[in-house]
Order: sequence, then structure tokens, then C-alpha cells
Amino acid sequence: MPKTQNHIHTQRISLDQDFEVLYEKACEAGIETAFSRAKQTPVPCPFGSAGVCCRHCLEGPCRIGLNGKGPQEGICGANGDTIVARNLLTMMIEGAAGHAEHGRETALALLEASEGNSDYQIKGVEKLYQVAAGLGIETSGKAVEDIGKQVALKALEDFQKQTGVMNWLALHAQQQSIHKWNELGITPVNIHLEISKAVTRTTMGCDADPINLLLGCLTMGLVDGFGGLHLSSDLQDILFGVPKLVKSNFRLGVIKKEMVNIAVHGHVPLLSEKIVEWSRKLSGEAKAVGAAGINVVGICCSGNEVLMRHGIPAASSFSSQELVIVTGMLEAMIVDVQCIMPGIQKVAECYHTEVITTLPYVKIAGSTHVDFHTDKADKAAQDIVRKAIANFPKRDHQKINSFTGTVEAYAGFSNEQIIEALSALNREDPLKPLLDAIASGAIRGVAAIVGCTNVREFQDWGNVTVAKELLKNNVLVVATGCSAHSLAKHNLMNMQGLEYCGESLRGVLKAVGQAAGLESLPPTLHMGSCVDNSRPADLLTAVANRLGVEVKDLPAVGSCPETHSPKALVIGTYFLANGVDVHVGVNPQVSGSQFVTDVLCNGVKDDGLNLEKLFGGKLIYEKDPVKAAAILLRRIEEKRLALGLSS
Ligand code: XCC
Ligand code: SF4
Repeated sequence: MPKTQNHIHTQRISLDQDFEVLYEKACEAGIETAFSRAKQTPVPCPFGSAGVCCRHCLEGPCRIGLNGKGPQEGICGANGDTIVARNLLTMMIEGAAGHAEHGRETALALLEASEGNSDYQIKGVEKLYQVAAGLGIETSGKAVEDIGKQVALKALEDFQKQTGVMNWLALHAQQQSIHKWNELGITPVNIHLEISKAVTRTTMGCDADPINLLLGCLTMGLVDGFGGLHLSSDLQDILFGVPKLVKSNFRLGVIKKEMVNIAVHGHVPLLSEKIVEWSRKLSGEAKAVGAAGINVVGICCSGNEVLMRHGIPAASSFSSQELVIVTGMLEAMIVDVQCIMPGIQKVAECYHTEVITTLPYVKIAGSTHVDFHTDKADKAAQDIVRKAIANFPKRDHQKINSFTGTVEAYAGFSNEQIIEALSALNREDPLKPLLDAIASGAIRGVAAIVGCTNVREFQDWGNVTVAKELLKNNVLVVATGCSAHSLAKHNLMNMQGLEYCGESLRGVLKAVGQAAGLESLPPTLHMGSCVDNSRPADLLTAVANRLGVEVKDLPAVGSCPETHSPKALVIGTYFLANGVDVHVGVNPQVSGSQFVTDVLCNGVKDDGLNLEKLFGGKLIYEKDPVKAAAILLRRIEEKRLALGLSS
């Protein structure tokens, strides 16, 4: 397979045959999708790709000539290093802002639920107590709602406070790390302040020191990690409950011909939770129009959220989202925020599918809009589900493509679930079996495969290949986001995939799984959505604390083989700030500055900023997933050696 990869890449779009079929069908019908649009612009703009195009003021746009040829400064005198670093920071801001908004909306939802004027209740009481205790909130003798309100106010404080350290950073970070970040002056104070400051520093005539701009990127990484990921996951667990082991299905066979099919797409689970609830309650109405019931399927991280908590099956990751409509069996695609291709509307117009947007600041021209508020969530969800039901009789049966194949997958691996599974082996010290396995070398290290699928990449190939290479070499693999979707589809989250694991890893997975009442743990553990990258981070922190070392010392790596999103870049930066090596398989658009490339990837010798020296990890940009896995394995072995673990 690797030898023919390039050939496949130009001929095909996905490792998933079903999407190949739908892509051909779309092409034949003259329906444009992201895949066909990508083929129309086969070569991305070389200046943008190198990060040297600046549009920060009306004197420009300016661009730096590539390979030293042509102008080397913009009109204002900004050089290539500054422009590249500034553009990188702009991407970080976009990513962090998205996750921070996610966190803020969830915090408001918790506040409203606590005050009793909302359609939501607190379901994760145990998590609430745990988070409250971590924040130093007195809980004894207080009502759950009262504690919920205090926690929500603490979260909102992270968007307002003008001095000190973000509450959620203090809650989750290691002391040594905070100390390091303080010394570098990169510790965020509050989320909005840092985002606003970062936007300011990227504007024309402000920060023109590439080192300082890169430090600004790290601050955004911390804002994202603590104010976006951890804050969102914690509060979602409080509102909706902590995920537990679930079994579900992937691939297009999850769309059922006889059912009213509703796809939930986007990120914040406030909406999708209610859609799941009302789809169950209104199934009688679906029967009245001749359907067998209502079937909710997931796309992107909304899909991951309802998979983790309700076992809702998953239909598609990011890059193939439009093709789900081409099945001709989708009555509605309900979206909230992030990663929603505007292209879905045009595709939907070729079918009976209704695209329904739900947030006042995320609309798509031509789509239906139903405003979604937490105090009227039930009403909105009912309206939306009823719209889907009403569309069922409008199907064009000539245009239907149904698929029968599904792949079983386990998910729901919150840290709480992992600890519970491990504690079947050791009640007093649940982490010990994991630590022993790492120490003995039965598990060489831990890798988180995260991020997206990307229309310009051969879908699933990078994610699956990196995972298989690491599994073969006895690395414990966890996954989130659309990467998890790739792995699940290709049997890496069911027992069939155990054959890809090295013998000693397989032994550990079986021992833990059997103690917990399963045949084995699956080869890779689904830890949730992209904001749930907080979960592997927490797992690493727990392991490091238990060993009395720093996260940077652990044989742990992150890999983002097929990303498309600035969110993935900023998540990666959060892990870099914690000293974890991060692989990215897609051009991070910094090659226009040798300096920036060196700081991120190679280490700068005599300068003030050397990521690896300062934090302990670096960015690894490698397109070839097999080579990337080899580099990650090398890094794992280096860290094992430094820790004095068996070779
Ligand atoms: Fe978006 Fe989260 Fe990427 Fe998937 S993985 S394409 S960001 S949905 Ni986060
Ligand atoms: Fe050109 Fe400077 Fe304006 Fe950027 S900020 S567009 S480099 S003049």
C-alpha cells in the first residue's frame, strides 16, 4: 500500500469504499463537493502555503518572495520571519477562540441550569463535586445547584479576571509547568484578555519580534488547553455526565433506509443532546409518516459527543460530510458551530435534505434557521425533529444509495472509565498496572492520535497508518476527534483490530479488558471530541504526578496526521507547552521562515527560543505516516532512556 499511495491519492479520495461510491455518484450527477473542488485547484497558493502572505493592512497585501528571490520585506518593513510568525499566531487565535466560545457557552448553560431557568439539569453530580473541590469551593451542606452555580461562576471568572492565573489552569496544570510559564511570561490571565491582546499584537504596526510572536502562540496554546479544552470537557461532564464504555457503529451503514435519519454536526453538545432526547420521544410521529422510527447519526465532534455519552452511531468525519447527504436518505443535517462546510447547503438542494443552522452567529445562506437557546432547548429540538419527520415523505427513491456495512466500535474512554477498568486489577492503586506495563516495556509509551480528516489528504490513510505503526510497536494509542473516527472505521476500536497490536501490548489490553469483564480492551481507546483532548492531557498529568516527574519526561507523543483545522494547531501547541512531541502530517504553513521552522522543529542554537530545550518537546512535520511513526517511536525511546526505563 505505501508504494502506491501517491497513485491512490490522485485517483481516490478515501480509504473508506462507501465514500468512494458516493463521490463517484456525486461526480456523475454533477454535484460539487469539497473533494471535486480540491481537484480543481490541485496546487495551493505557494505564498500562502509558506505563510508569507500578509493581509494585515490596506497597504498590502504584501508577500515575501520565496527562496530569497523578490522582496524580502512588506511595505511596512515586516520581514518574512515576522509575517510567518504573525500568521501562525492568527491561526492559533482562531483555534483558541472557537474552543473558548465552546467553553463559555457551556459555562453559561451550567449557570442557567443551576439557577433553574433552563431546559438542562446537572447529571454529572460526582464530577461536579470533584471539580468544585479542585477549585477550592466549599461543598459540604450545599445543594447541588448551589455548587453548580459556584463552579459556573468560577468558569466565567476565567473570561474576566484581570490578575492572577486562570482558575482552570491552576486546576489542571502541574506546578513545575506553571513555574516555567510564569518565568517566560506566557501564563494567560483570562481567556478574552489574551485573545484580544493576541489579536492586537498581530495587527499592523504592533509586535514585530518573531520570538515574541511565537511566545504569543504558546500563550494561545495555554488559553486553548485550559480555557477551551479542559473547561469545556469538565463542564460538559457536569451537565451531561461522564462518558462510560459504550459500543456503537461506524460507516455509512448506520444510515437506515426505513428510518427518519437526522445527522447532528458541529461541536457543542447542548444541541445534540436535546436532539437525541427528542428523537426518542417523537418516534411515534415518525411512524405516522411511514418510517420505522428516528435514527440520529453523528458527524464530526457533535457525533463524538453523543457517541461517548449515548452510543449514537457515527456517519462521517469532517472531509466527507457533504457526501452523507448524497446517500439520499438524510432528512435533516443539524449544525451548530465549527467545521461545517458551507458546501453542504448546495448538496442538500439536490436532495430532500434540510440543513438546519441553530446559532445566531453561524448561519448558511439558503439553510433553515431555528434559533437555539438553553431556556427553550426542548421546544427548538422538537421543532427541528418535526421538520426532519416532515421531510421523510419527500425522499426521491431514485436517488437513494443505501449501504449495509457497519463497523462495531467501543468508545466512552473517559479517564474515569479507564481508571475504573484498571482498578479491576488493582483497587488501591489503579494507575499501577499501567505504570508497571510502561516500566517493564510491555507498553513502550502512549500516543494520542488527534485532529481531523482533510479533503486534500487521502481520507483515513494517515490516521490509520500512524496508528497501526505505533500499535505494532507496542505503543498504547488513544484517539479523539475525526482521527478517532478514522480509526474506528478501520477496525481499530474493536477486537478484530487486536491483530495489529504487538504481542506485549495485546497482552496488557487483554489483561485489563478481561478484569473489567470484556474480551479485551480495544486496540485504540476513543476518548472523545476535540475539546476532550483534555482527557489524554489529564491522563498524562496523573501518570506524571504519580511518578513524581513532569509530563515532558513521559514517553508520550501526540500525532495529528490529517488535520485541516487551526484548532488542531493550537491544541498541538498546548501539548508542546507541556513538553509533549507533536507530529503534524499536513503543512503547518511556516516554511517561508527558516527561523520559525527552526524554533518549532529543529531547535535554534544561540537564540532565546528553543522549544525542545525550554519545554522538552518539539513539532515534527512529516507527511509520510510511516516515517512519522518511526520518528515518534524514536522520541518515545529517547524519553524512556532518560527516565531510566528498560530498553
Ligand atoms: Fe473539526 Fe472536531 Fe478537526 Fe473534526 S477533528 S475536523 S476540528 S470536528 Ni477536531
Ligand atoms: Fe504589508 Fe505590513 Fe500591511 Fe502586512 S502589515 S500588508 S506586510 S504593509
